[in-house]
Amino acid sequence: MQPFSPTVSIVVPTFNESRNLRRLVHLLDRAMGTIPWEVVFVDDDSPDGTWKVAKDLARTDARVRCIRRIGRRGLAGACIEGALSSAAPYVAVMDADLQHDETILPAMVAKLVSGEAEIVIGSRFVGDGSSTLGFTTGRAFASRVATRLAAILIGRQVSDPMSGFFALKRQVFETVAPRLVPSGFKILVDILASSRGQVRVTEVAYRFRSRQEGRSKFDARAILDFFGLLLHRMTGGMVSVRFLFFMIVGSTGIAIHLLALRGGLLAGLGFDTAQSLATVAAMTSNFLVNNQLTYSDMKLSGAAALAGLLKFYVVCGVGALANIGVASWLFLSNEDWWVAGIAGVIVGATFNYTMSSIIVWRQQQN
Ligand SMILES: Nc1nc2c(ncn2[C@@H]2O[C@H](COP(=O)(O)OP(=O)(O)OP(=O)(O)O)[C@@H](O)[C@H]2O)c(=O)[nH]1
Ligand SMILES: [Mg+2]
Repeated sequence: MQPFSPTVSIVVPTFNESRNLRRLVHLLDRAMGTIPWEVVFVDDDSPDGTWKVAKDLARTDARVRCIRRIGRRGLAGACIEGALSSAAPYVAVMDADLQHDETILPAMVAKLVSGEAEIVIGSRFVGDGSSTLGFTTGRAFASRVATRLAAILIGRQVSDPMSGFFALKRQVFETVAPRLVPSGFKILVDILASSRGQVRVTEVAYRFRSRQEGRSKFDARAILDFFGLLLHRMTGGMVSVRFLFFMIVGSTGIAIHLLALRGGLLAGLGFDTAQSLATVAAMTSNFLVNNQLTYSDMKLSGAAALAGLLKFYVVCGVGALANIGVASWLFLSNEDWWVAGIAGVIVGATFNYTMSSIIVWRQQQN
């Protein structure tokens, strides 16, 4: 017998989808016909034990694989890792929630194999595709706006660039992989933007089903991520999504600082004491919000969060010294007060961001 070698790897990111996996593998088995396939579940250590279900399935079915990622979150990152873990000449990405119609997969793969396209998108909005089943009115409207914005970014008319259901040639994926933003929720937009104009894209219509089991993970954070991704791409990769979030959080810290200072003064504290307490309050709030938002994919909890908070105080302390040092030096060199002030803030904030990424949340920046 020939050793097993799949033509297509179907990458399925999962978070709390334990009740959908068995049915999904069954549906794939029915849909794929004679095409050799494998499914790679990439689970971010779901509390409901999704990875256990996947590994149980894998024990009796060589076509099922599972990567259990610990201490990390993120849909796009999961898809990237899943696709990189395999060598099949074609890669498909789909959700685990059974909203994507697996019966169009063979048609998608056929278009790749024949060379008609290098990326095939499962679309809810072309031909017989339907978006009415799975979407509320609000989501449908938001989806339309996001689709327009994405079209500008990717520089071509694609009816459903926000789709989580697509297939592409491995070669295309491996070329763009180093440029992709792993913290996002909409990886197809990023792939299309990164391969702008260089690949042939086509779409296959399908009927979007509604979710039966488990909950949607699409939330405000996913929308923020999307805008971060747009900005990152529109600035030619100069503005990193994380840096942007870090700066926004930093600005909210100024408001917290002033509120706490005012509160301290009203409570009768001396200025120095109130200012010191306000500084600690702002740093603490910045840490907590950054941990939830900017670094949500590597969130610290428990003792690690406490250690992170202490390190964050130290980083911000040194950042403040760098800020004051640069500003004072520029001011003494006869720069305008505001130029010196802004330069100090930029140096301090950049220092805080860089050092926090290395020391506090300890991962590569992206
Ligand atoms: N590994 C991993 N998978 C995720 C994460 N967030 C979502 N997913 C999976 O990604 C797929 C898409 O998530 P959904 O919650 O269905 O999001 P959506 O399809 O955009 O939104 P709905 O239409 O409301 O379902 C599902 O299979 C999720 O389990 C994550 O942080 N890590
Ligand atoms: Mg879904």
